[in-house]
Amino acid sequence: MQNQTVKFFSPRKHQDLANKNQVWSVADIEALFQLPFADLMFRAQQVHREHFDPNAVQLSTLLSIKTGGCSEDCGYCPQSAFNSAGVENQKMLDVAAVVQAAQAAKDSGADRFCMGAAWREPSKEDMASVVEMVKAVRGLGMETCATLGMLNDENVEQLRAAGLDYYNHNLDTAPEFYGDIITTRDYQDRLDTLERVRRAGMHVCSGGIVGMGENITQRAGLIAQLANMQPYPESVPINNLVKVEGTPLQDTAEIDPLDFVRTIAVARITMPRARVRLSAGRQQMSETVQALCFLAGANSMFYGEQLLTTGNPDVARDRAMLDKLGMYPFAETH
Ligand code: SAM
Ligand code: DTB
Ligand code: SF4
Repeated sequence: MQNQTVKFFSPRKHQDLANKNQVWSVADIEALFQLPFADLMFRAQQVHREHFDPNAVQLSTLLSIKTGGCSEDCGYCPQSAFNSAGVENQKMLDVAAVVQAAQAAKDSGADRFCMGAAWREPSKEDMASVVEMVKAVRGLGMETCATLGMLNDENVEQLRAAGLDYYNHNLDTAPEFYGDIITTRDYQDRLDTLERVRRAGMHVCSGGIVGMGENITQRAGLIAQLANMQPYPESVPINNLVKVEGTPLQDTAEIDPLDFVRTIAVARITMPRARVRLSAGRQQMSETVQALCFLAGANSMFYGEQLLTTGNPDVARDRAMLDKLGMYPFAETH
């Protein structure tokens, strides 16, 4: 592992994320997707190196704090009560168990801890526990992130007061494809939650899933939604669909890995200062494709053996991969 002191752009200081005077049309973004691969990668590299140390990667560890039995019908999700993925339902973890998992994540090198719950939205009682979890994890000196579903004004205020650094809420896909995947809440609900989070002054983490059967225009449509937010999200997770048996999307055709790499590159070009996270789907991805994603501008990944209910590469394997690529955790550069 290299040990360098590099002072690059810190995501904590992202005050300047607006794409000033730049509105990305879906057609502009589709044109990026259609560039020759080498040209697209070159542009992405230029943008990436302008704003970040290209060899540093931010590491987020996930923990499912409440698992399964969710009332939403998201077609990709093993935790939906509408699906039969065989996920064992689990009530909310207690604060001590969450702190223990966060400490373990910190000890293995993660700098951000993301707590996820299988809820449409949190209840008042849920919020009381989540607030305690956020405070305790922050107390360990880690950045905190939570993904709890839709939030109202009271929820965002409680999370802000607890010191939550990031709120994750994905747009998942383009508005015109969304209804094919989820029917129990609409796109505007998601935009409203993101707007509340932004107004409360927390950092926004929002991205989507590729490989759900969307076409290139729809893939471009997701990126346009994200990139045109004023400001765009500080953190943009790009998930490759994990096809879980028992979900409606279990037999979806595999996306060409190079199209996944292109999606990362387009996210980098359109959201120059965002942390673009290579998210779900790494366990099914070769190291070669992951290396191309880093080259395309990904500078964050989920780290630790488990995502929420599905697997992720083990820590030793990820450390070996980073070493092989001459990359190092962002936290070790600060
Ligand atoms: N229940 C909350 C919500 O949906 O807002 C938070 C947790 S939910 C599991 C967080 C995100 O995980 C989803 O928005 C989706 O983008 C991602 N996700 C869920 N299942 C996935 C899968 N099979 N493959 C890739 N990403 C997935
Ligand atoms: C995100 O964009 N991906 C993460 C996190 N944010 C919450 C979740 C991925 C879940 C993959 C399926 C599972 O493990 O249940
Ligand atoms: Fe529930 Fe979130 Fe899964 Fe949708 S993605 S079913 S809201 S846990």
